[in-house]
Amino acid sequence: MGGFMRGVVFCFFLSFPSIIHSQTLLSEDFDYPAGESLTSHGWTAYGAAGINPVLVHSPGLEYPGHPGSGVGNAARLSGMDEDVQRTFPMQSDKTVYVSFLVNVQNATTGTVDKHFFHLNTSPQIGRVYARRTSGAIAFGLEHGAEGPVFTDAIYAMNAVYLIVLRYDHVSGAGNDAVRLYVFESGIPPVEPAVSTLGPSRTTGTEPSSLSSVSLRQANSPDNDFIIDGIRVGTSWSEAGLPVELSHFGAATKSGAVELRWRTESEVANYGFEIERRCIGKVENCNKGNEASTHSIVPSFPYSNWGTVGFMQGAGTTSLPREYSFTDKPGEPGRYAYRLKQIDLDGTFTWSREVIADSEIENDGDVVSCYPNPFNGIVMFSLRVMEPGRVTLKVYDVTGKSIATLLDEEKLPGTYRFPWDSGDRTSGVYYSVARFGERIAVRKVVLVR
Ligand SMILES: [Ca+2]
Ligand SMILES: [Ca+2]
Repeated sequence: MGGFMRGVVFCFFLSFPSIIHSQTLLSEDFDYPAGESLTSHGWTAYGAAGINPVLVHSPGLEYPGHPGSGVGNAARLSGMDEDVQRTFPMQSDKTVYVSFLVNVQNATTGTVDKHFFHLNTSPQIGRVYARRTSGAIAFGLEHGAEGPVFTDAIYAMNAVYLIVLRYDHVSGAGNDAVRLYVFESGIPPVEPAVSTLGPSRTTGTEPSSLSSVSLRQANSPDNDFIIDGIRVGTSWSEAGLPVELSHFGAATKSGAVELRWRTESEVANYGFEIERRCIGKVENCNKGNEASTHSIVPSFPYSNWGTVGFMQGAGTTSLPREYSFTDKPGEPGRYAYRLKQIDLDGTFTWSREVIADSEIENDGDVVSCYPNPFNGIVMFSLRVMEPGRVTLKVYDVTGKSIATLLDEEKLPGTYRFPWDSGDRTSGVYYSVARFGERIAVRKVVLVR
């Protein structure tokens, strides 16, 4: 029981990696059984339905850092005929980002009408091509039907690339634009200033909105593509390129809770609302002792989430940023906190929760226990402030109730209850006293 930090009422720190993913319009990891057709999993055929259908392929593609890496299987476009599309909520007057992973097994050496991916179906726009020159691949981009532009043939066959297709949809004619990015590793936290291909405009018809992604089995028997990890969003981060929240932790001292978190990068981040809810009152038997464990979760009353503060975000940055926020809950208890990360366009995502126990000094005499640690029998002392029903139970570290020492109406006063641990094994136990709405938890340590 050594190693106390005297003078610190109670302190703990939680820290764990967490990633905030912005809301996406479509997220497709092909987590379906291998060999089944895509049309049985939310995709619709728009050309040559049922002829050489597009099938689920195993294994899925992996791309380190991509949120869909290694999740589920993939889709395979092999040969010609059936083309399939999947819809997403209709977007107009917006920039839409579509990202996906591709592994080119083989590709045609031709150029005309050989695209394998595009947006919408009538007209098809944002067409993505791959062309083989000897053993190397060139990717191509075509806005509408004006003819594609290609990269040099510098990409490998049978390698996984991250493709990001950007489409700027603007009301009015002749002003939409498409861009294509090709990455062989990593995911830039912000959109690069220069795209791999584009911006390209079309001389043909522009769509009135954007509403689907299409996998197309181009008119060449040589084409063989494995596609995976499709994301559609209205910002770089929503296309599978996340605002990364690397740490989020809480520490308490003298009744205040200090939250700390760090972002590795931010994209269009308006800021963070800090939300709190009370999940029960906690008092620690050994004030100043080591951090409490939190494995016990008796059925505490849970209150609703409320917003307790706001921290302005950095907007868009590729630099790490540290944030801290101090909250004073007002009364001792156990609280859960989470961050609501809000993008500039109003979309938001919640972080995972951290839990903090807030206590104030001189509040430890409602329940006391002696001796602690104990060997065999421990005496609990309860100070009842108001008349009412009082319960006192003992739990093991798994949260299982193992003894009820009191469950009756009590008048104000001080009461003592011994607990004989019997043949229980050495370790940590908790007493949970309930005074109406108020709950006091004590940790006791049995040492044999
Ligand atoms: Ca997958
Ligand atoms: Ca337009």
